[in-house]
Amino acid sequence: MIVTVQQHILQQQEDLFPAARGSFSSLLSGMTLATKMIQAKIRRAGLVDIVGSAGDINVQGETQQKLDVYANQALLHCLGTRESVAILVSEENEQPVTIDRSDTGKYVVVFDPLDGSSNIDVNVSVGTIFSILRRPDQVHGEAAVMQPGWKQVAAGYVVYGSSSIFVYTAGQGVFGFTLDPDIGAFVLSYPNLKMPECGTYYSVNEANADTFPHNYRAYLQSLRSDGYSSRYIGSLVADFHRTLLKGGVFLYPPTQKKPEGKLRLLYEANPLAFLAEQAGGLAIDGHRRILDIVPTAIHQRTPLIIGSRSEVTRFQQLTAQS
Ligand code: P6P
Repeated sequence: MIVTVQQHILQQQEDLFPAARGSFSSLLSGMTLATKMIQAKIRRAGLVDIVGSAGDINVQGETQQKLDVYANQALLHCLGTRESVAILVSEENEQPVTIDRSDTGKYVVVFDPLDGSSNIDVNVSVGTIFSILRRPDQVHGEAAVMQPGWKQVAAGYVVYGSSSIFVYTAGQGVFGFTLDPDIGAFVLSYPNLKMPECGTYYSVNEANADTFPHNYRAYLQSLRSDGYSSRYIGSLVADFHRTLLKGGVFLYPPTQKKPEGKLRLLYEANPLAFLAEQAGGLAIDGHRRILDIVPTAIHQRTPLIIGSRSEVTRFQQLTAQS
């Protein structure tokens, strides 16, 4: 018989108290509902007036695509109605959205509603990324968000590609669910995802290579010398999903334009790092474990090297020698 995300949570979370299982499963129901709504719009992109820029500029200074706006609103609505949610943080909102539930709200949900959205117009896979933290007792607002990644209780993404796949971890392994359009449910399709110990691909935007720090350039040269192939989609969720399934390494190094890296710690690097480690891989910022970084700002950026144990360890060894 099929296993949906909600059923999986109830089956897998033995170590959660029954009450937590219910509220947690309800929270993930909000996530799966919102991502099904987003998928339905993406699937019709080009057929309705939903593709192209909404004309506004978001807090990141990026032109908001209409689907960005829709995806953000869908997530804020579907998660905001869940009793267990206290605070929502979105890439599209400068400030956290605090739901006035100071007593019942147990969780903080941080998300990138539609990562890679600039690729929508050319039909390249895009994704939604999320991270779930427990709100510490007596802590409210932004202070409740500033937690290191190792405190995440769950994390995941949906990659909207040839099929839509919901991938999540709650600290007991990584599981993938494929959306079955006939029944409108995400159905378990990857019962226990493990990242290959090593791969054959590296994934980086080579256009920035001249401004990468020396150790990154030496590392990439060593991979090329060992016959690795380059794969770069330019959509983080798609590039990570391939790395999770096939192994290898994805990097977004510091560059001249973005010396702290481009990707965001809270709603890109942290959730993917949690998934990578749960699948047997590693994720670092070039010096330390991504999950150990204590955030100082909601939208802070970080360099990211994430992938199979073999390739990330090789980076650490080469950097130690340089
Ligand atoms: P670049 C998409 O805009 C995004 O945020 C990620 O999805 C992707 O990995 C990265 O930026 C691509 O950035 O500088 O290589 O175009």
